[in-house]
Amino acid sequence: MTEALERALVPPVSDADPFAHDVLLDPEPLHQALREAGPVVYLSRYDVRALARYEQVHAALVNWQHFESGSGVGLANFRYEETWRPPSLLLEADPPLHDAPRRVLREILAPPALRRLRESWHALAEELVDQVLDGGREFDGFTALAEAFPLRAFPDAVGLGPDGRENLLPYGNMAFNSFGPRNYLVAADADRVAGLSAWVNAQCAREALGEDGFGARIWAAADRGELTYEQAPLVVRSLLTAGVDTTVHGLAACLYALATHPAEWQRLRDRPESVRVAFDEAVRWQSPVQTFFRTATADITMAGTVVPEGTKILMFLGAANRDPARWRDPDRFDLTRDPSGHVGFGMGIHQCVGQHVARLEAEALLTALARRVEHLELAGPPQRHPNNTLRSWTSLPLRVRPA
Ligand code: HEM
Ligand code: OVM
Repeated sequence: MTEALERALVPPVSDADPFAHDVLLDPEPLHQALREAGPVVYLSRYDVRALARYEQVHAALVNWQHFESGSGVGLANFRYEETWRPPSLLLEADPPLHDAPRRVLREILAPPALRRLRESWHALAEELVDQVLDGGREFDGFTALAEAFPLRAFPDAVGLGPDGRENLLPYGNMAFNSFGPRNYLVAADADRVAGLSAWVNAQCAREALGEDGFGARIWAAADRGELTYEQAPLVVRSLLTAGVDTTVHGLAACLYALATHPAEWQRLRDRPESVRVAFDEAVRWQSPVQTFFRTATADITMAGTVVPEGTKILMFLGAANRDPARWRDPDRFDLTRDPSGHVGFGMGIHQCVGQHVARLEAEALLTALARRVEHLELAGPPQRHPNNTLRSWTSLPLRVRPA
């Protein structure tokens, strides 16, 4: 091979660790460095290729034929490595196996199916916001709102029983850590895997689920032959894995964005119909789900470099969502921009099937808050919580002036 050809086929190399503690707490400097290093960057520590530009992340997300999910969407390659749980029938599956579970969940979580929840979630949000504001003008927006609201709304909508719900967030935290390397975050939860998994798996049984929730509707789809009875509990498990921590940290991202951008809070109060744009802009700006991997199904040429068959690529959703080649003034949280096209919910056949649930939760909570709060600001430094995949929080001190 000529030297020039070889250079063209070999991407720039970085020894950065995207899963190091400091990077997880503040990922933007690495994102910028990777975007600038090239369209594809080889991460020598993990033997994977990283994509941090919007163009390549988008291209990989929509090319499920050449970038598969069935070998796992974390660092672990399911072709060679044992999995910590049976793979997800949605997230970790490719067509045709992906099709039926996807069709069933899409119906159950589509906007028409959620309409019956809208009124009760708005009422729940008003009640919660009243309760929090009655307690004073300063509170932890993370625990009191971002955690409390989804935990009141979502498990009931699934049809979960009352016991053990405190396991939901730790299970999700563990699952999202499991997409990364086996670092200190995975080690910290090692002794909880068995207990948390046993509880979650037990909740997926038909008998454990109420008769009128997402869970029951998944089992009803099995009765109609749209899923097998073996598949039904695993599809319920997807809701319990992906449906709680994501919205908690997505709502926290919203509150953080609005508390630090008073003019945008004012705009939201003046135009309550912009709550959904506010949520999507917050998802773009913070990217609560930061990364996912794929595995090449052939030697794929990307931007002049080869991704060898069977190797992993790491897609930086958060970096793509702030790529200056795609977004004007990308680091600005801006309610006047059109955030559509962001990859915070992914793109293509795996694009978040629960995004309408997430938007409805955000709409309910932000609407209730905007009605009662004239001014919103940080009352102290927010505390981030390191997770291998989620941009997450432990505390968001807020101070409000009631309307
Ligand atoms: C898929 C993000 C909320 C269930 C995804 C993907 C992303 C994502 C990026 C794509 C994965 C991939 O391409 O490999 C988010 C964010 C949320 C959120 C940022 C909140 C702000 C939810 C909720 C649910 C949910 C509330 C359930 C009700 C799922 C499922 C998949 C998924 C089951 C897999 C879909 C498939 O592979 O076909 N999500 N999600 N998510 N999400 Fe969400
Ligand atoms: C799943 C799933 C889907 C999306 C995200 C996720 C833990 C899991 O189907 O289990 O993260």
